Amino acid sequence: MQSPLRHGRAALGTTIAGGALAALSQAPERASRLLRHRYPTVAVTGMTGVGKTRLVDRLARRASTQAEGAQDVGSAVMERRTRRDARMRGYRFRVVPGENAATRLGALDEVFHDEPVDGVLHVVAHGHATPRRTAGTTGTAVATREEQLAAELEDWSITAHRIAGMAVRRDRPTWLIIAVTKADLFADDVDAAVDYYSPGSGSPFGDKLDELRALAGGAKLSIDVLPVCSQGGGRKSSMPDKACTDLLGRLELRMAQLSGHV
Ligand SMILES: Nc1nc2c(ncn2[C@@H]2O[C@H](COP(=O)(O)OP(=O)(O)O)[C@@H](O)[C@H]2O)c(=O)[nH]1
Ligand SMILES: [Mg+2]
Repeated sequence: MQSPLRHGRAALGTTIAGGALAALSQAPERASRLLRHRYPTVAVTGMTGVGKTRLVDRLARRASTQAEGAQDVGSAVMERRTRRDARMRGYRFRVVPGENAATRLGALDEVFHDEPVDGVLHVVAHGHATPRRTAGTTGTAVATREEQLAAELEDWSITAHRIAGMAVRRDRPTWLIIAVTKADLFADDVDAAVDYYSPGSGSPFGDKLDELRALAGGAKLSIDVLPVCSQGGGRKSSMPDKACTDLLGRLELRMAQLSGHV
């Protein structure tokens, strides 16, 4: 869809100087279409502590900025990362701050309304989000896995509504990948975890996905559920680093397919 601004600019060009200027006035639009094709934007959503920043840093081939052990601070601002490869293709990631951040609503508006993204990577951790204290409180944050799963579900309800709203407003399809991260923490349970987050599974999360698909229309939204981890255990663990790297590779391949990169 063209914005009124672009219509206006193109029309002005045509009336004032004809061809050349009109072509020039359309150049930014063509450039932005090319940029979108080569560097699609990806919203990265999910509750605080679930592993969004770590995952995007891996996907963007970026060394984690935060020192080990000192990183359990939720981000209050939208994080932006760009992945570039040798063929000038990649992604522009927009990491939406988790539920404790005051800036969250604005960030959700930006990625799902103002500058709607091409795809969504929704990150979940099967109840293994790292609990974080709300700013200004003291003491160790603790939450049971059940509480974490409930919080994930609540977070997902909000995001799913935003995705549905974006999908129905546009002609081209939107892609959604549910990235089930921290698989190293439930290495023997990965299939059950993926099932819990899958459409048609009958789980609370699956039911919400079914609702989303019904709202958005099946042809308008593709949904994949992929296990992943940003850091593996030792060589003897059931999810060594190499296994994590393989899972990351599968996620990258799927994103590339959905983006027309391969
Ligand atoms: N075991 C394990 N821990 C992870 C993984 N990904 C992230 N973490 C840890 O989970 C915590 C939260 O991660 P972070 O990316 O900051 O979460 P965010 O709030 O969603 O951005 C950090 O302590 C990370 O080290 C993973 O794949 N496996
Ligand atoms: Mg973060």
